[in-house]
Amino acid sequence: MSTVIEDMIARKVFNSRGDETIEVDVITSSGFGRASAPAGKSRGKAEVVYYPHGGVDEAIKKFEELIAPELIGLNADFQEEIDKALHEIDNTTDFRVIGGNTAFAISVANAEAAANSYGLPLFQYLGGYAAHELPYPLGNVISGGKHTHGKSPDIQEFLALPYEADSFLEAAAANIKIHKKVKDALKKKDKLFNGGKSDEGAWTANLTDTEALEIMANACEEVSNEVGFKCGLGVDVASSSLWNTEKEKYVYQREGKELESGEQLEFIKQIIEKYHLVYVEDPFHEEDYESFAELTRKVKNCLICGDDIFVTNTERLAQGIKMQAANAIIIKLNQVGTLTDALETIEAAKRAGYIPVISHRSGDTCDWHIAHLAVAFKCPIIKTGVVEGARIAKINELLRIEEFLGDRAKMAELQIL
Ligand code: 2PG
Ligand code: MG
Repeated sequence: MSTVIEDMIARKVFNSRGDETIEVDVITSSGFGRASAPAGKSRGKAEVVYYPHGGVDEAIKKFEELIAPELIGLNADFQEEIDKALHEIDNTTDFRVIGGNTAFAISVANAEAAANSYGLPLFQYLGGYAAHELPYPLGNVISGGKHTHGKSPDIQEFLALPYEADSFLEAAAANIKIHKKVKDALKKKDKLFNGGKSDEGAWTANLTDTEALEIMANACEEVSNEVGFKCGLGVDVASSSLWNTEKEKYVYQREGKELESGEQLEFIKQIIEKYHLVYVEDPFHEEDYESFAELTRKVKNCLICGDDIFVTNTERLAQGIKMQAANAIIIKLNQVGTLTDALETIEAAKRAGYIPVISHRSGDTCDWHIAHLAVAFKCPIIKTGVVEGARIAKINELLRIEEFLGDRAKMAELQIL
C-alpha cells in the first residue's frame, strides 16, 4: 500500500445547471480519488474566486502547468501539506490565480485517493473509529429569491429539518413526505401550478412568503404527527440578495415591501415565533453582524445560521463569535477552497458552540463527498435538498454509510437551543 501521488488529471464536466465545472482525478500507487466542484448562485462577496480569468479552461491549464508537477510525488495522506501547497502555488488570499474550485476538486479528490489507498471509506479515513454519527438532513422544499424566476416568494428557501428522527433513513423519508405533501397543497392552492422545480429540486410556485410559510408549517406538522418525531421548519432568507445598498433597505419585490434593518429584525422575529421556526439562515445581509447578534440574543429555540456573512472563513467567523452574532454556520468547502481550511472553520465553530451545517451549492454535481465529511467532521446537520439527482447522490451515500455502520450508527447530538 502506498499513498504516493502518481498522476493527476483535470477535466471539464458540467454541473446540474449545465454550467462548466472542473473535475479532478488523483491516482496513487494503490488508490484513486475523484471530485468535481459545485457552484453557488447567491454567493457571499467574501467567497474565494471560483476560476481564474478564462474560466474552467484556464483552470485546467494552470492545473497542468503549475499544480500537477508540484503535487505528483507527494503523499496523498499528508492532506495539510497538499492544501498548503495549493495556497503556496496560488499565492493570493482568494485563490484567484488557480481558482477556488480547482483547489476544492484537488483537495477533496486527494483525500479520497488517500482513503482509497488504505481501503477505507472516506469518512473513516478522515474521522476514524469515532466517526459514527449521522447528520440530520436539512432539505429545501419551496424555492424563492435568486433560485427562481418570475412570481415566487422573496425568501430563497423554505426548509424542513426532521431533528428528532432516530435514523437517517427515517429523517430523509420524512423530508420526502413533506416535499410530496407540499406538492398536493400547491396543486390545491393554484390551479396553474405545474409542478415546476428549482435547481435544488424544491417547488417553484406563485406564492408570497407568508403563503409558503403556512403551507410548509402545515406539512411539517402533519408529517411530524404521521412519523412520530419532530419535523421542524426553517428558512434561508439569503438577505444579501434582498439588501439594496443605496436604499439601505431589504427590498421584497414579490410583496412590494421595503424594510429597514430594524423592521427586518421585527419581521424575522415575528415569523420565528408564529411558525415556530427552528432554523433561520442569513436573516440579514453579509456585513450586518450587529443585527445578527441582536436577533440571536432575542430568540429562543432557533438556530441562527450564517452563510454569506461567514463564507466558511475563520476570520469572518471569529468576528461573529466575538460579537455573538449567531449559533450556527454554513460550511461550503468551495467558499474557502480546501479541506484543511474548512476543517479549521468547523473546529473553531464547535469550540464556540456554533453548529456546523455542511452544505451543497445550488449548482452541484452527483459528487457525494460532503456526506462523508458530515460524518467524519461531526457536523450534526447536512443541507442538501430533498430530491433531484445531485442532492439524492448525497442522501443515498449517507444511507450507505448508515448501513455500513450497522449497530454503531447513531444520529448526531442536536439540541435545537
Ligand atoms: C445557499 C445555497 C445553497 P447557493 O444560499 O445556502 O442552498 O445557495 O449555492 O446558490 O449559494
Ligand atoms: Mg444560504
